[in-house]
Amino acid sequence: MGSINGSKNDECVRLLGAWPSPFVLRTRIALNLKRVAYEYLEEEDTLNSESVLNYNPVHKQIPILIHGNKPIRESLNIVMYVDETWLSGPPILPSDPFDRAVARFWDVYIDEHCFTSINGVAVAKDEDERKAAIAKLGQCMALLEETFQECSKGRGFFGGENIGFIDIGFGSMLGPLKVLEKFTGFKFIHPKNTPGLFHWADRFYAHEAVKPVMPDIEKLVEFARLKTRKQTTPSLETQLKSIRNKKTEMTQNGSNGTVKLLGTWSSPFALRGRIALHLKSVEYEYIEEATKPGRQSLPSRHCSFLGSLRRRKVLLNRSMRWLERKKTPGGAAAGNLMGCLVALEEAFQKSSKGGGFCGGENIGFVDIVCGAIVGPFSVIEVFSGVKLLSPDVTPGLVQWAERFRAHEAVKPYMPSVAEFVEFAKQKLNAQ
Ligand SMILES: N[C@@H](CCC(=O)N[C@@H](CS)C(=O)NCC(=O)O)C(=O)O
Repeated sequence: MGSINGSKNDECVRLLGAWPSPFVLRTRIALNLKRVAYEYLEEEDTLNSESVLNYNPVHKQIPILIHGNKPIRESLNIVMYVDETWLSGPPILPSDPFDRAVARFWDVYIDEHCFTSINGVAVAKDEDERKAAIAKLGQCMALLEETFQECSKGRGFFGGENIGFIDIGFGSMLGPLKVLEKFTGFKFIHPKNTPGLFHWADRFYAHEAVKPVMPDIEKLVEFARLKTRKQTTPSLETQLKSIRNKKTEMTQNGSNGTVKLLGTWSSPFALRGRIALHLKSVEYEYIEEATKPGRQSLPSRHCSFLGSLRRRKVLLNRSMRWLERKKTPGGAAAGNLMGCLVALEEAFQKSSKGGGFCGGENIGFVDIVCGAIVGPFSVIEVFSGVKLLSPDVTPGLVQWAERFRAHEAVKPYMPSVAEFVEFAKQKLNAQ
């Protein structure tokens, strides 16, 4: 920001900060209000920064204001220092000692209660803790609404006509509050519950000392997302270590550690995986992708059989006509649907050798592969009005399909015909 440097001295001013930090924001607003020219130094890795360690060895935190070679630490302390050092621009703290004490009181309250509650929501271990932190934050807002009415006395800011100490202290919290609103869906500053704060926030954002330094909310949201992911995702080194340990476990006891299956309830391909895992008594976490936020509730990737439903109807009618003409279905029919089924019937008779499944007494590889299309086939039957598996043409497959559906490794995961039909209807309507 261009400056009229009204300091007592002309020593250079530097600020060590980081763009997402609300505490750094406070100091930048104060410097802008006083029109102080300063060099802003972005510290990307506060924890490992030599300058931060050097200038703030006690807390190892930013912001740090370096005036000449004197470091000033702690955001509120820096704001007071800026106010006392540069007389250019409007005063930030009131001149009356009682009013000054009131302003300081509220900024301490904001740090000790409001910021702590925001943090409390972010780090809550369970729903109860989260609710308690949200409730606490709601109380903070109600109290600050009252304070705003008292301090502003009908003017635009806590500080009166212009931005003051409480405005800076609380205004720096607006970014984190907005991020929290996005994450929780809860509105902390609301036109009905906190009308004073609601309009004050608009004025604060629009102020010329604030606007150029206020971080973009979308950027803050993305930053918070990455930060939470980093906190919950183990480092690459830890992950590699755990993979190595799992390999050791595998050679020791044959188990291969945690198993997760990502699928959609309607996917015949996910169904294959679930049946196989069940047959092998593998414990696993099933993650339903269709119900995840940001995903389509009607997945199309895994359900190409539905995408081509109309084409299949045409194919099916052609097959039926072919079947009528030939009366003697056989291998030559491969390549069309009915021909496939007839070929499968033959294969089933051969491989089951009188057992209930293609694999013999129990479900095997071919059963799993073919069984996955039993659901989609029933949809085509309903839509086309044609029986694909009929006791006349494919008697072995008709009974096999019934046994397959009823098998304990299939039943819990196979959607009902009605569910499939409903899904297909929605899918076709959406096309
Ligand atoms: N009370 C301090 C808080 C400063 C603070 O928490 N700074 C954070 C950035 S938002 C920081 O430097 N964190 C690095 C760390 O704690 O390791 C102030 O008001 O200046």
